[in-house]
Amino acid sequence: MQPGATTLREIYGQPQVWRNCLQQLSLMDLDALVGDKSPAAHEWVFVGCGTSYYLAQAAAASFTTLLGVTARAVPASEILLYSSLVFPDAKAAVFPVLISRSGHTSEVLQVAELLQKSGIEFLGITCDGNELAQMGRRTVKLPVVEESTVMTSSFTSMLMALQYIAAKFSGNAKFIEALNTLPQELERLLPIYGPLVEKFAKQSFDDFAVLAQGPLYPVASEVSLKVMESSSSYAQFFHTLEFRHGPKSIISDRVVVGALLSESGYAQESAVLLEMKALGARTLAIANTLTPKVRAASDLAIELGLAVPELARLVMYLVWGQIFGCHVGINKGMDPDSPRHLSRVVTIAE
Ligand code: F1P
Repeated sequence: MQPGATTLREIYGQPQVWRNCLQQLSLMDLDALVGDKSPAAHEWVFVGCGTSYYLAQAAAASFTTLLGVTARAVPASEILLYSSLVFPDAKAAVFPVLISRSGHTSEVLQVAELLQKSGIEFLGITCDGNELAQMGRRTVKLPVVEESTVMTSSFTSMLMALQYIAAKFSGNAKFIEALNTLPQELERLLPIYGPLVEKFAKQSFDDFAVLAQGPLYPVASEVSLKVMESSSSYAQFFHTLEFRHGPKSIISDRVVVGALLSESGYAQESAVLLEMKALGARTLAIANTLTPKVRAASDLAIELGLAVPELARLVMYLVWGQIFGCHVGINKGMDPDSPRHLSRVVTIAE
């Protein structure tokens, strides 16, 4: 097998995987997931590890945007080591959502046990199922079969499912319609930008800084993790405007700056990218619509051109980071299908 062949097959296979997930969600009684609990009367706490923690952050932003509820994300380890910091008020009405591709990650299962002992109901989101699906009374197991060690379609599918659930709870049929257009939109964009990202990845660099704001920030975190996991390269993530407050000192022509530009913050966010270009950085810009000035200042410019709400575009920004990370690894002579020091699931001996 060519290095990275499995991971690339799964990245390019996402349109059909998304269709299967959306189909399953359309047949599910999602209201049963919360039983007699009213979604708006709880604080939603999303929990995960690694990629699934960044997914938890994107899910929290989605629930707040779609449902108007208070929502936050925490790594499972914080609940195990600092539960009073995470749940300061034991009487507060919280609805924990445990996210795990494998359903087998030690920290997530330990949190599930803790919640069960405390009589706190939780929702489980998983692809493989395993113990998490057996422990929870309320579990969404998605039809995603992912062999590769790094999470790609599992991330985008589980995020899409959580956005679908929030839209369902808030009666936002238009948003669900928008999600249903994404598989064909990705099929339109992959042949256009896939080869360009692959070519862009053929350069060596010392550092990769990914910038984003709002609901796109967790996506920037995941893009940088994909580059680290798939190519053992140094990659960091920052809130775009925060990059001026010190981190820009790393800028040189050996640094790639990737900006995930939102529509609502485009003017302020793109100004940072233009500044870093002027300081000598190599630049990658992803946006729904690009202005000529930003396109001209980008070594690679990706324009999504989607007619869907901003929040529904999150998964469409991530795919290019998945492809980039994989090809950087291949160009460094590595095999992204078996990343250095990584296993598909992290289990910690008791
Ligand atoms: C989470 C995770 C992945 C990471 C690696 C190990 O797993 O940390 O994010 O890429 O595969 O496992 P899970 O709890 O979502 O199965």
